Amino acid sequence: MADCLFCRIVAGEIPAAIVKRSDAALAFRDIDAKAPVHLLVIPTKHVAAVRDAKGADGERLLGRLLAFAAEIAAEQGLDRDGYRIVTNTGRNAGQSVDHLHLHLLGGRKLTWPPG
Ligand code: DGP
Repeated sequence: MADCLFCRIVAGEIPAAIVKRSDAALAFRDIDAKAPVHLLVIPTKHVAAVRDAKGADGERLLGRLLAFAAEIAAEQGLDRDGYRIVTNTGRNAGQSVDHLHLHLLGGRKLTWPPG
């Protein structure tokens, strides 16, 4: 999508600290990191939010994104102490970029519940 910030990062039009990419997903550092490791894992194809990942293709995509995030967490050395994967959906959750993204947070003790 031409006016989507994360699509522009996928296309290389906006710079980002890219950590890993696959054919279906891209992981890069969040510009406003809330933890020592704070990455965003996004599909390379535009999907607005988790609620829009529907049907067999949506299920496959969500599975691949989650597996990709877990793989990166291991590579970032987060397996031993743990980490959090979260996706904000819609206004009440504070979603600010309408391109599906998993936040991968780790490297410190995370509090629960989130605000
Ligand atoms: P959310 O609030 O769940 O929609 O998360 C969006 C995240 O995207 C937020 O933590 C900040 C991050 N972000 C916004 N703009 C940029 C950008 O231009 N580059 C990078 N790397 N991250 C961004």
